[in-house]
Amino acid sequence: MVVASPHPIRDEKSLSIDLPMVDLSAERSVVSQLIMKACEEFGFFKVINHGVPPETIAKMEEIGLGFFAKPAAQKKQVTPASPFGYGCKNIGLNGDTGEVEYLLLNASPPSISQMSLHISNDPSDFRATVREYTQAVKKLACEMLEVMAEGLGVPDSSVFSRLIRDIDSDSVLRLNHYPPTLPCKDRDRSSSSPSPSCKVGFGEHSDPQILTVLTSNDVGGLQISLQDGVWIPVTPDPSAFCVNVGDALQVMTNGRFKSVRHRAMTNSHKSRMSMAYFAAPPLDAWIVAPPVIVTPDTPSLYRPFTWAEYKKAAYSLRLGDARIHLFRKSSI
Ligand code: GA4
Repeated sequence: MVVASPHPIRDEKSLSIDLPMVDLSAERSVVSQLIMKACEEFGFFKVINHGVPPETIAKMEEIGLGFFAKPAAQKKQVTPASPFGYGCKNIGLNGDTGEVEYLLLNASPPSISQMSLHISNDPSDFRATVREYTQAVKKLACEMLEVMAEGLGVPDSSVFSRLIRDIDSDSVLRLNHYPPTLPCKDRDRSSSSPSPSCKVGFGEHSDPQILTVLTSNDVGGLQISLQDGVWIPVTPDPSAFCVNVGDALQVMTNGRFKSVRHRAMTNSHKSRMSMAYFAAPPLDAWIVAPPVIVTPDTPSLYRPFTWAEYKKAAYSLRLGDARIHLFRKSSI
């Protein structure tokens, strides 16, 4: 059953958007239609009845909140993010900053095991929780990628999911914590303030990978930009995962799906935590559209490149710098 309109509804009062909502327990053809439309028009959608057990999400959240609640000195003892590890305010390698602290982990089991030794006082619990969560969201990402391949008419429906299931997949898990931006005394005084002072937590960017599967607590902050300079807040919904198309999927659909720019703002009064799984291919995988998608009417827009090449370009630029156009065929 579909529980919400496939068309995003703009709520004029709060100026936020209800992203297309997909109930994954609905009939496959309905799910497929909704996902295809959402990826083509918004690059974002939400999923419910996604099969990730609430306990798995709750345990992961508990581990994340527990980590961020530690004293700053202890958190800083964890490997500094370069790019994996703990980061505070510094994002990426080129001087980008934001009001955010985060844990960035490579999602492969050996890497999780190794990082758990630096991050937690109870590494085996940390390892088990992160592994369970990443396995569950990876399964969800793969199921959605199979629906997408079918919807695109690709004969091999595992063409995208295979890259994520590959043992060498370069997927990452990121926990972002956005502390409230007002100091405590101002928070109390201005609790009824109509214009709370929100700051940029994680600046404008698009995700380089194939697909992002994100959940957050019930504090808003995510905003998407469907039009240059216009920011639409996404209503928080802890019961749903927010899914978005990454740059690599835009390329692998020859521009049919949109990798949409987004950012995260802080809340002046409440702290926000989000957990994002970025589903990525192995470094040596070619990012190319399956032949059925490239036709005489829709010629290839991008030159072939590997994920390693794209990632290198992404990491050599500033957060907000557009990258996909660097890989477009110059003749088009
Ligand atoms: C955006 C999506 C993911 O959070 C991330 C980010 C990465 C980082 O924080 O190290 C990047 C950013 C993200 C895109 C451009 C580069 C790389 C910071 C940055 C300036 C982990 C990712 O893969 O790309």
